[in-house]
Order: sequence, then structure tokens, then C-alpha cells
Amino acid sequence: MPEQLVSLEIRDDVAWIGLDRPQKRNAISDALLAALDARVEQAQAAARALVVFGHGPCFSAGLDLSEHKAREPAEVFQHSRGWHRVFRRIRTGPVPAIAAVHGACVGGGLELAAACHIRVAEEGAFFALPEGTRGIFVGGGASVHVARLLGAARMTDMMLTGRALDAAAAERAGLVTYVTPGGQAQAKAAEVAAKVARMAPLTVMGVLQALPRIQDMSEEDGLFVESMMAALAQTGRDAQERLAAFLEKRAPKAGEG
Ligand code: 1HE
Repeated sequence: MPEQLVSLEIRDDVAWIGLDRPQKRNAISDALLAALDARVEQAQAAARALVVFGHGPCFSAGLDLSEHKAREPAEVFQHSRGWHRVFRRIRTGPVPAIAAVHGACVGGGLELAAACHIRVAEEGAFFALPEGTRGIFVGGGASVHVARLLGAARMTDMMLTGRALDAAAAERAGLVTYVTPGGQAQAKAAEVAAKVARMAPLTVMGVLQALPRIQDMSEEDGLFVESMMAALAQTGRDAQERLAAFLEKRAPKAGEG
């Protein structure tokens, strides 16, 4: 039987996407990347939040180095563009994605986590960009997206020295927004995903579609798009019902969940 490579389970509006190649530390081979792409497409059609996690001892060891020993420049270029396509599906798709990280989250594994919208890490997780040690460069979007999360200065340090960030340092740097005790990343991700799945669809659309684009705009253009998005969200049926629920004391107060 062929290896499954990526598992998918849907429970209560949440899709659980598991990198499932633990004997190779979930190293991302071409086949695993294709399986991930297919699973993400299925999950986005069926769920309101998705969680990406790793089976076995870690999240992911990144690029499958065994497939990269001898590739021509044009092949590497197309391969990198392929990673961008798959991660773009996650980043710009309709469903918020949460990475639940334990153990190693390195190289392309970190790029995958960075493609998700929220990152949860357990104590003991670590983040690194060992490309320099291997004589290669990032190719799954890190120069743009990891640099935005961490700041180019920290990414430069990680790439030039091979330094790893533990979960606490990753939280201080803004890479992860929840740190849990060992063994608890998936439980926390489930809690976060349940909240995300209940959020108003047009607000989710604004956060996933407008907010990242606004980061690339001038101040005036960004504020213009924000107002357009507000006009769209606030005049929807969902807003009318949710605002009324608060005013009639049927909805939780801010911070209550
Ligand atoms: C692999 C890979 C891999 C493990 N490609 N086979 N990524 C890296 O440079 C990270 C390389 N991996 C590691 O540093 C370590 O494996 C870990 C810290 C992630 C985990 O250590 P450990 O002790 O749990 O496992 P291990 O004994 O090192 O590895 C177990 C097996 O997985 C072993 O194979 P085996 O047949 O000898 O059992 C390893 O060879 C295999 N394995 N990682 C292939 N990455 C779009 S560009 C992105 C660029 C990058 O991602 S660069 C970063 C690459």
C-alpha cells in the first residue's frame, strides 16, 4: 500500500491535516507536498478552520534533502514556485489555518507554519533555518513571510548562524502566539480552531483577504480598502444578527469567548 503521507480528518467544522511521514521526520518530498495540496483543497471545501500538525516526533524537518542532491537550476526554480503555489493555497484560501507545532519546525517546515494564519507551539518546539548549513537557500516563501513575522534582522541571524529559536523566543519574536506545555499543542489548537470556526464569515474574509494585502499598500490605499471591507462586513445579514444579539444581551462580552 502506498504511504498516506498526509492525513485528513474533519471533526465539528475543523479539518485536521497531519503530515504523516514520521520515519523521515515529515520531510517534505514532492509526493508529500502534492498530498498536502490535495488535503488542503479538500479541507477548505469542508471545514471552517483547519489545523496542520505533524505525526511522530516533530512538525517537519523541511525539504526532503534526499531529493535535492542533483537538480538543475531551472528544476529548483520550478520546484520552489511549486511550494509557493501550495502555500499560497493555504495563505490565501477561504479557511483560517492554524499550525500546531511540536519538536523540529525547520526550513520548509517553518515556511509551512508561516503560511498558516495562527501558530501554536509547545515548549520543546524549535524553529530554525538550516539552509546555510546545507548550502541551499529558502524556497518556500520564507524571505517574504518568515521575514515579515520575525523581522528580517532575526531571519538574517538565523540563516547566517544556524541559530534555533525555542518556543519562548519564537513567541517573543511574534512568530507564535500561543505556547503550551509539552504535548498540548493540538489541544490548544483545537480550542483556537473552535473559536475561529464560530467567527463571522465576512470578518474572516477581511482578515484573510484584506489584511495581508493592506500590508503591501500605501497608508491611504490601506485605509481605503479597510473602509471598503468594513462597509461590506457591517452591512451583511450576519452583522445585523450579531450586533442585535449583543445589544439584547444574548452574546458574550468581549474577552468571554
Ligand atoms: C530527513 C530529513 C530531511 C530527517 N530530508 N530526510 N532540513 C534540515 O536541514 C533538517 C534535517 N534534519 C534534522 O536536522 C533532524 O532530522 C531533525 C532535527 C529534524 C530530527 O532529528 P532526529 O534525531 O529526531 O531524527 P534523525 O535521526 O536525524 O532523522 C530520522 C530520519 O529522517 C533519518 O533517516 P534514516 O533513513 O537514517 O532513518 C534522516 O535522514 C531523515 N531525515 N530530516 C530527508 N530534511 C523549499 S526550500 C526549503 C529548504 C529547507 O527546508 S532546508 C532544511 C532542510
